[in-house]
Amino acid sequence: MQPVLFYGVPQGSSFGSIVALEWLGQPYQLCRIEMLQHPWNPLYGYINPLYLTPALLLEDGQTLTESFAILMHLANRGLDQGLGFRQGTRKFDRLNQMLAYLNTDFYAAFNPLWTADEMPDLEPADRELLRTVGRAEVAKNCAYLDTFLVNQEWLLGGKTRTLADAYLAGIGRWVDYHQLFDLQQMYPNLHRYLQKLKSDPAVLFAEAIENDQAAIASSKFMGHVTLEELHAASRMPQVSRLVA
Ligand SMILES: N[C@@H](CCC(=O)N[C@@H](CS)C(=O)NCC(=O)O)C(=O)O
Repeated sequence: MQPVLFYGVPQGSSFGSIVALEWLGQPYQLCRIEMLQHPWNPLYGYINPLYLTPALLLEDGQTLTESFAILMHLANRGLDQGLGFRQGTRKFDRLNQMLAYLNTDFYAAFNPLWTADEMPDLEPADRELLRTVGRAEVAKNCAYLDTFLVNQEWLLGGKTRTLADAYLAGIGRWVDYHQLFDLQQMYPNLHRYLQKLKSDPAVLFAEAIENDQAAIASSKFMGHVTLEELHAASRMPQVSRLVA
């Protein structure tokens, strides 16, 4: 039995966890959640009572939610590949710090933009205000990230990629998605880095998966599974923490 990652489309932050699983190269399955189709399948409530993606169903039947926790869990499985580091080391602290930053400040910078996107009835002036606030927040954080990437190939500066890079491959693409500014001109180091990530086979795979297209995966991707199949196989967590 292999772990199952529940990923959300479109434009899910779970994209980074798919990239992480591909880089890790250990057997896994995927379960697709169409985030815009409401209401979600109630079976997902057994996986994450908050009805948010990503979530990771582990071999022992327990689930892990929150990108940060999932990525740190996978990082620990990828110590030999340098995807993560042993707790108690300086490198562990730096990965922890970077993932925490990406998952809080950087992620939150996009919130006004998602609100503008998801409320079709907004007055034009309100939409513009949200976009102005979001653009300023994202720009501030892109400037910060850009400083890490001057003469550096990867976010943490080592010779090999870490799971912070996997996560940023997913949420960094939101800058282009929201058409905020000319990334290449304003933050050339971040732009170069995101361009390089775009041609990574795992990133191409995650993109194809999101778009429901044929995808070339590592040999460790064991295919998709549905919530119904997991339920029938008694792989749903035993204890329900469903929110009423
Ligand atoms: N703190 C959570 C946030 C998860 C989250 O907000 N996921 C979004 C997709 S990026 C989601 O599932 N949204 C579904 C919805 O709001 O209906 C994490 O980082 O994993």
